[in-house]
Amino acid sequence: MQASALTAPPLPPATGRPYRPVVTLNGWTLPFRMKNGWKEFHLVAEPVVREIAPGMKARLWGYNGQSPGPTIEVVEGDKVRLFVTNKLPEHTTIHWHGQRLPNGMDGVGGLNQPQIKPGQTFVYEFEARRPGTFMYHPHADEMTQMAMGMMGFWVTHPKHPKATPGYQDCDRDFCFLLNAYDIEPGSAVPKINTMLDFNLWTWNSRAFPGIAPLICRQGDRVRIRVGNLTMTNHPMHLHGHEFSVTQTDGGIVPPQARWPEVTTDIAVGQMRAFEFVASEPGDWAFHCHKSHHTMNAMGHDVPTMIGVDHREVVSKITKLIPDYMVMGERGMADMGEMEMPLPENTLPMMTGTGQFGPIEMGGMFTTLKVRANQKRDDYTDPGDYTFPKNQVAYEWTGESMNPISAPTSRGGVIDPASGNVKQIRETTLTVRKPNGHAGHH
Ligand SMILES: [Cu+2]
Repeated sequence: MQASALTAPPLPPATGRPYRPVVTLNGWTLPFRMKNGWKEFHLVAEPVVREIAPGMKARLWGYNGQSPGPTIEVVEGDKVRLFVTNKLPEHTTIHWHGQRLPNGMDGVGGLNQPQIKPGQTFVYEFEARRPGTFMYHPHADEMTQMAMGMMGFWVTHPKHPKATPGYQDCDRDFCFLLNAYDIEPGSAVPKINTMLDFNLWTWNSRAFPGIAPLICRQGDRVRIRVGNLTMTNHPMHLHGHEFSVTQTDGGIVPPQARWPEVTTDIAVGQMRAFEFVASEPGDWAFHCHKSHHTMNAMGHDVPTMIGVDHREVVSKITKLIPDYMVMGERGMADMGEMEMPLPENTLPMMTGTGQFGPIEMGGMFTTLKVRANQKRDDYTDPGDYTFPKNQVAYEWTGESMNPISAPTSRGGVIDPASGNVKQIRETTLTVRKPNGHAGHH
């Protein structure tokens, strides 16, 4: 059982074949025992309370005290036996997503097995036939159970790493699942019927600033494994480095078929592992590039106020609503700084603070911290990056560089073809309002 939502240290195997264990962001690896040549695990499906980020807890369903469940790590060729106990109020099963296994172990309720009723324990037995990156999740009342947070990660390490074509050992091997919830501010249970308009975009059921940073030593070879169990794709973008996808959900990508990139899209149901050398020191952003996915709970029905001067109207509104705030007419960045009173148990839309101020991010965002003086296998957070002198973008204080005021003060813009100042006329948009009821029947 695990009570903490923090990242547990990697769990090296006490018996069996050695491997470099993975680090599950804000998660943990399930210990196993060996019994007559079988590697045995025990998963308990049950209601859990998960801290999404400090200040917000969700009532989810998960495994062994947490959502997602613990990561399962085995070695290619291992005979694996998984006990699954159901402590949920309804039946469940577990599907071992991506594995080669006997059909009766695939976990599709009704199709491959009877569902596991509340109180029952079922056993799954199969050989971990191929190395790679996998997931597990229920295949029984799937929409409900996945929307409630039931899922987990699975890594099968290669038996002979050096003899496995295209496989390279890494110094750090991180993994996490992409998931999403729709939890109304002030409540704690996800709305399970939401299909697309989620308000919490999470990694391992955590939202920034609750997501742990990826701590690396400069020069480390790093692997990041990601599985997507949301309802949409997520273009994962890493700053400051190029990476290659080295594994898909189907196995290892042959080296000659890889290409360098800085963003890779992960579709629903897919797993990807990508690798790079963490050569550039700093605090690098690592996030989903859909900008709504790096926000926390927000309303999507809010009108755009950019360019609207509502100073006049605000005095009238405050007569009715004394706490009313003028927002959004210069953009939304004010939200990052503002300490607005929030309903209980929710997260500010834009949050996180860096050494220069508000980061204005939430959801699927964290940092890759690369440090020259980080010790091998040390995952302790080194704190904020110390920037070398003269290597931070700075304010220009020389002669005026305002590109708008100079030409418009002469009443026009510079024509790039002739270099002459061209007069422009401001265009007025005229709105034609309907008059009369002609044409209505
Ligand atoms: Cu996304």
